[in-house]
Amino acid sequence: MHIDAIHMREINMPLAYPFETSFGLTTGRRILLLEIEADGLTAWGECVAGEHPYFSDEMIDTAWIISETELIPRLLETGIEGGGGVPGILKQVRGHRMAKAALENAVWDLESQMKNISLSKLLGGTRKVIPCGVSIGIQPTPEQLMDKIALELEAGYQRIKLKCKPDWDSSIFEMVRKRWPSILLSCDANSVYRMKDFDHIATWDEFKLLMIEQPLWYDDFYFHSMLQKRIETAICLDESIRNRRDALAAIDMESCKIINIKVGRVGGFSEAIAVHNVAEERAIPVWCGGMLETGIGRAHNIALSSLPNFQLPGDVSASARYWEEDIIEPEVTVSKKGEIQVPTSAGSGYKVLPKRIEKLTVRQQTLRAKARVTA
Ligand code: OSB
Ligand code: MG
Repeated sequence: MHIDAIHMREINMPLAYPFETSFGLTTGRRILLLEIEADGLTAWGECVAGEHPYFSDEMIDTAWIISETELIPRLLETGIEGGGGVPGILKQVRGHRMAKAALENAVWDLESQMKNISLSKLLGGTRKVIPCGVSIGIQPTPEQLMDKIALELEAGYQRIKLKCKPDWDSSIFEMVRKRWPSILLSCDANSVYRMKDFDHIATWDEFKLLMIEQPLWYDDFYFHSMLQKRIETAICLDESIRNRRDALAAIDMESCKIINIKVGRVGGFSEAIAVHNVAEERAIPVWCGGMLETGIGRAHNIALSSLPNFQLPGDVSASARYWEEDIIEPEVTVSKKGEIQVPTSAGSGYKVLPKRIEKLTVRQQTLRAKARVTA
């Protein structure tokens, strides 16, 4: 493939519903999008870094500068066959995995278009539909949370994940379990608890949660492994898993029994597939996490979720849960059975809407390859 140009854009999009976690409240998103032009085709990538470095140490402004000055120039200077070649080209740059993923994923998307196959197939996907859950933020009142859960269950979602924190945990789980004794229920603490909370967390076993996501420090394996030995409920790691080696370490130390794979957090599809595979070899189920993506990142999550070891419902849900209007067509929808159909057409299977993106754009920058030498 020959890449002619890469366009960087920042778009600003208000969320249809505010989203609150233990690390803060999000009402709108500033999102870095990349658009690759190559051989008459166009492919997009979305960077999942947030506005602030609260989930990880990346944020949109660091992703922008590193993409512009380090990542994109390397890709434009180097000949490349497909998405799998991108990590090698970018490896001199340490960290910045969310920025790298946006670029690598766009190249995979491009490659699937060039080969005229679906992105799911190119990644090794086997599922025709993917099971979907929802992640529900901390609400102003418990009553509002109960109403929201009722709506999502009505819509068909197969698993409810509750964001939690010290004053929004046991009493909430108890209330939910009273009304819905047998739904698949999990919680996500986003690293808010400490060792002094071990006894408290141990009392949650009675709620029969499917898993407790990232209860402790965002960069920890050791103390999660101590906690996992104290409780019956499975721990699922999100923030801590940066790559395949982390997944191996976490599994061997028994820091978790389930892994959340976010393609941005691990640096792109290549590493996401490697984490998927290593977990599969050790019989550890994985599921696909979400980062409040637009349709571009969401379509990529759907393709990834079609790999065989994505056994549990993910956080990949309908466009309408996030946006008044998404930037792809058709929007992502979820069936009454709580499933998303995996597209089979070439590329991601969704059409990106450049006019709508144009209206949302607040800054842009184009980097071009040196002119091709012709004989
Ligand atoms: O920890 O999974 C998380 C959103 C932003 C940052 C971190 C997380 C989340 C979610 C939302 O849980 C998942 C989604 O619906 O996209
Ligand atoms: Mg999480």
